[in-house]
Amino acid sequence: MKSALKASAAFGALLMATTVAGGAYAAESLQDVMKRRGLNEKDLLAAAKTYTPTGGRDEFIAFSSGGQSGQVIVYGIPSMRILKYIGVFTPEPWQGYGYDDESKAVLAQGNVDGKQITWGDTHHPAASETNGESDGKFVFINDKNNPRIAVIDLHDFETKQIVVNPIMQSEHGGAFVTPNTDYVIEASQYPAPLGGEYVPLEQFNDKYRGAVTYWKFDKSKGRIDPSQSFSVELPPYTQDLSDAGKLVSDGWSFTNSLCSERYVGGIEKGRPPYEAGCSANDHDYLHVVNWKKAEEVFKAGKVTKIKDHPVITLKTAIEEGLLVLVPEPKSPHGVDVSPDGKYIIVGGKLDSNAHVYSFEKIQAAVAAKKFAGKDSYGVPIIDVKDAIHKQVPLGLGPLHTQYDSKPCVAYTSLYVDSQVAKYDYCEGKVLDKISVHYNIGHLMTMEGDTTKPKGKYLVAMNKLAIDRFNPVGPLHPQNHQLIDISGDKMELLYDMPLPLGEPHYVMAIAADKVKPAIRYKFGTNSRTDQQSAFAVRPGGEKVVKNGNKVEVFGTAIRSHFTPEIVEVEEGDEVTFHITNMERAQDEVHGFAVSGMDVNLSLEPGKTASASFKAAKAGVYPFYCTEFCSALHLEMEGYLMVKPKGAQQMAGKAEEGVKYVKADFDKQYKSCIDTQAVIDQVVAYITSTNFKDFPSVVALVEDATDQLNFAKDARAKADEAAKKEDWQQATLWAGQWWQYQVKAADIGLRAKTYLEQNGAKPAK
Ligand code: CUK
Ligand code: CUA
Repeated sequence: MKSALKASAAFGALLMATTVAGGAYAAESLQDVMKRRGLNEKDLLAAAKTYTPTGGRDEFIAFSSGGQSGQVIVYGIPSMRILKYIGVFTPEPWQGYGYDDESKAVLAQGNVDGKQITWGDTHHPAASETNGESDGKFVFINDKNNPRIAVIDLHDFETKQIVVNPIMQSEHGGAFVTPNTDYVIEASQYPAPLGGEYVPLEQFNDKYRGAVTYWKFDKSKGRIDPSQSFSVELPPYTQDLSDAGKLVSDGWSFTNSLCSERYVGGIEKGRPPYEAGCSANDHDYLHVVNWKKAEEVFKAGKVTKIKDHPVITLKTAIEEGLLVLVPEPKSPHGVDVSPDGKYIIVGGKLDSNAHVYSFEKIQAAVAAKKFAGKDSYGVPIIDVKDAIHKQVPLGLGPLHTQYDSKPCVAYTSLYVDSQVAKYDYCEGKVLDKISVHYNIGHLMTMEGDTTKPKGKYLVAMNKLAIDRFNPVGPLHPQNHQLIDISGDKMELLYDMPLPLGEPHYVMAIAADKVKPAIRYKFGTNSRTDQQSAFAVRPGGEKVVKNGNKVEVFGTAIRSHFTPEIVEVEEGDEVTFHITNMERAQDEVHGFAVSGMDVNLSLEPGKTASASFKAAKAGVYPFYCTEFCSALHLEMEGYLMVKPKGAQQMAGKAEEGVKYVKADFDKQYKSCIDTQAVIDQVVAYITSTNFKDFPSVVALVEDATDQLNFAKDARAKADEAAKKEDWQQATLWAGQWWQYQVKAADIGLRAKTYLEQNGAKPAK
C-alpha cells in the first residue's frame, strides 16, 4: 500500500515536470493540425463520425471472416477498432486455442478423414436470427477448402463446435441461416463425387455432383445436430452462394451457380482452361429449393445415405417438386434476398446488370408448373421472363448486394469498376455511386442480411489495397472502407487495413444485442460449457500419480499457482488442470511450460488442461503468460523432470536470504498499517449503495476472497512466530501482505468506480 502511495506521489511529480516542460511549446490549434497534416473540413467531419474517445463504445459489432487465417476478426463500427481475433479453424495461442486439451478436442472435430487440418479458408460469417432479426447469440462460419462449418457462442466468443461436411470436397455457399436459425445452409463449390470416392473425370456428367446441406441447429444446446441434418443433391454445376428466404419466402433457399457448362479443363493437355469453358454460355442457374418440403421428405425417410448422411437425390428432389432452376446472368456471383423476402438479387459479374427476381413470380410459375424446359438431369427450368422483376444496369462486375433500412434501397459491389452502386431495386433506378479502393468483393450494411436492416453504415471489403497504406512488402493488407449511407449521397469515412487473411464477408450486429459474460462460473470447461471434472478450489489442489501418468489439479490466483513445484519422472505423461479462482473482470492468467508447446488462457472461473510428455530429464520453469498483477513475474514454478530412478527431493530446497526477528517485526508492522488503509476503503464502500452496482459487487466478492486468504497467511505467520521460526514467520507475513495489497487494489478499483458512477449513501 505504502509503495502504491509512494508510486502515485512520484507520478504526480512526473506529471508536474511534464507540464512545466510542455510550457516551452505552444499547444497546436485545430487549424494548425489541419495545416500540418493536410486535412480539409470533409476529413474532419469523417474523423468526427468515426473517432471514439477513450472508454467510448461502438454502435455495431462486426464479425469478419479471417480468410486464409481460418479465424474470425471482431471489430467495432464506426470506430473500426479491432476487438478480437477468434480462433476457429486455426490454433491461436493467446486464447490457448489448440494449446489446451479442451480446445484441441474442438479442433479435432474438424479433422478430415482422420487428418488434422490446422487452417481454414473462412468466407461467410452468419449471425443467428430469431424471427428474421439478429439475436446476438451465435455466429457461424464456413471453411471453403475443407468443407466445414463452425459454431461460435457469443456468450464468450469461443468456438464450440466444428462439423465436417461428410459428402462434399469443397464448399462456398455457407454459412447462411434460416430466419429462426433452424438450419445453417452450406452449399458445395467444385463438383465431386458425393462422399469423396475416386471417379475418373470422364464420368463427370454422370457421377460428379453438387449439394446443399441443411445443418440442423439446436438452439437450446447451442450446437449443430448432425443426426437431424440432411442434404439435397444438385447437378454438377459449380454452386456459388446461398441465401435463405424470409417472411413471404421463408421455407425456401436460393443457391446460384457458375460453370453450368460442366466444363472440364486440362490446359496441360492442350485444352482451353476452365476460365474459358466455364464462361461460354450466356447464363447459369439459380437453384430454388423448397427446404421446408425437403425437411418433410427427409423426415419421411425418402433419402439415400452417403457416409451415413441422409441425401435427397436429384431424382427424389425432382419427383417431390422441391427443386427448380432459374436462368441467371453469365457467371454470376452473390445471391441476396431482400428484407421483405419478396426479391432475390443476383450480381452479373460478367454481365453489367443486377438481376432482381420476384419470389411471387417464381412461386406462380412453380404453382402453374409453367416451365421453359429441363436441364440434362431433368430439373425444371423457369423461363427468365417468368421470374425476373427488373434488370438494373449498374456497371462492370456486379457481385454482392446488401440492403438499407430504407425500403427498396440496395447496394451492390462492382468489382471491375471498383465502385458501390446504390439503387432502387423496386423501380430499377440507380441512385448514387461511390468509388472504393480497390476491386471490391463483398460489402455489408448493418444487419443487412435480416428482415430489419439498420442502415447507417456500409463496409466495402476491397480485394486490393495497392497504394492505400504504408508499404509492408509485396503482400498487402486488406482494405475495409467504412461508408456513411445515412444521407442520399454515400460518404467515404475511413480505411481500415486488415492484415490477417482475405476476409470475404463480414456481418454486423447492433452492439446492444451482444451481451457476453465477463467471467465463467467456477470451474467451467469453456468448450463444452459444462463444469470441468478437473476443477478444484483452493485447499483441494493435488498431484495424482498413476503409473507413468501424473495429473496436477491446480489453481491460479494473483499471483501464484498452487502447486508451484511439481516433480515427475522422465517419460511421464503429465497433465496440468488449472482453475483460475479470480472473479474480477479481466483478471486472466496464462500458463506455459518451457519447451512443452503449452499455453493456457485462464479467464476468471475457467478450468483448462494441458497434456504433454515429459520426455527429457531437466528443469522446466513454468509461469503465467498474462501480466496479471505487480507480482506477475513472480507467478512461477518449476516442473522438475527427474532422470529415471532418481531420489525424491530430500529436505528443504536451498534458499537465499535468512530472516531474523527484526525482519518479521518490520513486515508485521506494514501489514497492520496496510490493514488500516483497507479498513478505510471498506468503510467508504459499505457507506454507499454499492450493492446497486453489479460490477462493484463482483469486485467486493473478490476482495473478500483475498482478505480471507490474508487471514490464513496471518495465522500461519503468528504460529511460526510463536515457535520463533523467523524464517517461516517472515515469509508468511510477507504473503499476508501480498493478499492485502491485492485486496486493497481491488477495493480501490471499486471505490473509483463508485465515485465515477454517482454512488449514493447507503439507505
Ligand atoms: S466470396 Cu467467396 S470467393 Cu465474393 Cu462470398 Cu470471395
Ligand atoms: Cu497471472 Cu501473470
